[in-house]
Amino acid sequence: MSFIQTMRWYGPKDPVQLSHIRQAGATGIVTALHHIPNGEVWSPEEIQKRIREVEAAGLTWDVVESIPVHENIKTRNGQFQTYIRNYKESIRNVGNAGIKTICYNFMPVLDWTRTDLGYRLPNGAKALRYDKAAMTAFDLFILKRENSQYTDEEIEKGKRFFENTNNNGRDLLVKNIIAGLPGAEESYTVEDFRQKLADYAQIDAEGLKSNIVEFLKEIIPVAEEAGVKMAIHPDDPPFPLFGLPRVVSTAEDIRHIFASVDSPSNGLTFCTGSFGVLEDNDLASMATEFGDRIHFVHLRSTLRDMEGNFYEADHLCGDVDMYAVVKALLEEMSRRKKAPQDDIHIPMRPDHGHQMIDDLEKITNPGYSGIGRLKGLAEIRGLEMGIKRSLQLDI
Ligand code: CS2
Ligand code: MN
Repeated sequence: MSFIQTMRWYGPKDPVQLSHIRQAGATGIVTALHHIPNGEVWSPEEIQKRIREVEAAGLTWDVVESIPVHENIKTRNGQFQTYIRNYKESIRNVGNAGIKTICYNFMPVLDWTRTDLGYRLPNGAKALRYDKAAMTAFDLFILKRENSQYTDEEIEKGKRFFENTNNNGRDLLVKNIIAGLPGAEESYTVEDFRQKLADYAQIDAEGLKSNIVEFLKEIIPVAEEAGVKMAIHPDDPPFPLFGLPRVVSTAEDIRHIFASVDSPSNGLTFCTGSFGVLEDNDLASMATEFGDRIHFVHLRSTLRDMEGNFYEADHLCGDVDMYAVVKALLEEMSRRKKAPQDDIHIPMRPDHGHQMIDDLEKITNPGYSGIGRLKGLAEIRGLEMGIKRSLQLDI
């Protein structure tokens, strides 16, 4: 087998139908019970209901993405013990239902973040984009965060961006940054956001790292018992925002997380688009180093510029050497194969996709339109076959 070809589905309200996902070539689904509030238990009944929906379309529910980690767990205050207890119960219920991979992330307050959700490409398609000056403008002139650390040049660029953006553009920027992107599970007003930032006033990178470790020490034994592999998703983008620490961005961060609870159930969602934004992240080497702890793979690419901006590129273009990454992952699966009958595979999804062709006329979840992800999946499947054949990998 090798990669289990999956796509993400946001549930019955997703504009992309399960039948279209199946026609795109996926056999598996990545989904979550987005209707259950953060922190509450995922009941066996709700899990089985979603399994029935997915299986009725001839697909399998292979990965949970995500059981969201409540903010109280990240800051270890408020009802965090209750939420950790509920998280454990949800892991048990998911494992008992036969789903053995759970993706989650530990990004403070904001999940994945972009400033522009409709960046027009030369070919007419639209992509997601992160603009540093736009983020600075929001931080300094809309959020008006105190003690922000910007250089004079960054302030000048942020000021220029703000002055050249009309009120509609400023409102859209606020919505893009804090209203929550798909899967983010949280959305804020500017005032809410200020309050949330204040919750982290006493939590620096070391504090957040410690909170991740304390959380993992509690949930990993439960995951082991339930036969579940936890797969932490890296920060997107992989660097601190608004003074908030982000500690799941680099190879060193992952080494620390793995060493803190040395269990196969304490694993990684290897997301090339998130890690790939940092030039120092050597993705193929990371895929090889973390190999046996990689339980889920997101493949997409981004293209950086010299200003600290990036946008989502085509899956086989941009800064990510997709050939080297897929080759490293296939070689990892080959290493896992100990006997001819071993059926080795890792679930993979094309992470995001451009909004293109008919999808340009539709309302789609940012990054999660059907045709752009179909294109990405097709390109990755072709790359996978080419590498397997040329290396004569028997997986
Ligand atoms: C994507 C996100 O950021 C990414 O690389 O995988 O869309 C991800 O799904 C979110 O972080 C929510 O899990
Ligand atoms: Mn991802």
